[in-house]
Amino acid sequence: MKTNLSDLAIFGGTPAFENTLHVGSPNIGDRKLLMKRINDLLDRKWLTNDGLFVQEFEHRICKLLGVKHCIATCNGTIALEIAIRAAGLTGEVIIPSFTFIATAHSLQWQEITPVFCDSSKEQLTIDVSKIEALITPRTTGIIGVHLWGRPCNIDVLKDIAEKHKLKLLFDASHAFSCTYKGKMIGNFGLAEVFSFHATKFINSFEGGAVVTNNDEFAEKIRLMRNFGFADYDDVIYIGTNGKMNEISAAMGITSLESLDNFVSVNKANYQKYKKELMNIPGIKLLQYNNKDKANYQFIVVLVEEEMFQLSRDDLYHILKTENIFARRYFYPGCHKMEPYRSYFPHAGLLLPQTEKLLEQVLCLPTGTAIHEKNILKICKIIRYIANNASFIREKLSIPKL
Ligand code: T4K
Repeated sequence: MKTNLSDLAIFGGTPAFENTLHVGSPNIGDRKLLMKRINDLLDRKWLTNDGLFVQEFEHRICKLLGVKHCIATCNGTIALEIAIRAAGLTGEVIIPSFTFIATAHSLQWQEITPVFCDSSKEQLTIDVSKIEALITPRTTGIIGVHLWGRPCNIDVLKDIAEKHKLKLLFDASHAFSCTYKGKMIGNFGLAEVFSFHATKFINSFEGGAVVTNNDEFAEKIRLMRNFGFADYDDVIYIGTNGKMNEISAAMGITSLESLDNFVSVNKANYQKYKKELMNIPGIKLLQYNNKDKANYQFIVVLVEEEMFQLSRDDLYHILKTENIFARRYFYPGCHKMEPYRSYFPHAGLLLPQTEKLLEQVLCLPTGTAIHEKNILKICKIIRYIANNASFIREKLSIPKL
């Protein structure tokens, strides 16, 4: 884009951050209850190390998901790292490249090679038909990612893992309170991992959790979260400091109490976007399967340049001039970021669908901070851009398609 984009401000947004509509604005539950809990923990003078709020948070998650064990952590990345180490993964582990960089880094951090698999065109999650070709004698596991809250093909992943004697874990960072064939996410594979980062619809400022139905595995994770201490003076594993603190747990519990409200706001936002974006050529809103429960925490559109007449990146930049800060998750792709792009410079050749998604996906603002009028504005601008695409191309000196 050569022309100054500000020339193109269509509805003339103001640049102040507080007026920006952005992806990831946190949901805040009942403030009064949160403050009460913070006062309680201060009075108790128990701030971290498996405190009462952490235990309550874990208990509530077990109950909600119908899972035996929940071990809350300081964030989702550490939860992944602990689960990977406790599962004994080594050598190579197969993951989709189309995921947040934390999935790959949590392996590489432990000198395990992430082997990138392509994603499916329909589901956007790991393409199960391409996994077996990536298995080598060094492969020890697969990590499926339930992207945007839509579960990956769990049944097929389970079959492949069993057939090749691989450990199966899930990065369920986006899929809290979602279901797969009627069963809550959290109950699949050896373990599943959640993120409760501020930008997730259920948040504990920073936070995460490993959930599992395997007693032995749960016990190992619990110890590894606390340096590997089995008793006051006895360490039996290499552990880390992965503990969730009490103030985070207080926020987590408060957040959980508003879960139904957050999901219904997200769903209403999704439906509003669906209605307002309907019939815009080249804009495809990600669909959810009605049979499963979704949390609708991301509004994901795919921009098809040939039909929209502008690229996803053009749309992203133009929206920015209107103070709408959409996100190009997970551009440019794990395999195109360091150290992976140096290790596997030609990885993209095996990831044709991923490469396409990386050029097409755009996440739009949602959550409790986004109101109907905001969605109407965003969609009105997108429709205007679509209706005036050739004029905009010309004005921005974008070569003809
Ligand atoms: N696996 C998957 C599949 C994941 O998506 C993630 C995290 C993980 C694993 C690892 O879990 P954690 O270790 O993070 O628990 C954000 C989040 O930081 C990250 O948690 C999330 N996925 C990822 C998809 O999004 P960035 O780099 O986009 O963050 P940032 O700082 O640009 O914030 C995003 C937007 O949110 C901005 O527009 C501003 C807004 N925001 C952010 C914060 C922190 C707020 O309005 N208020 C806030 O307090 O990664």
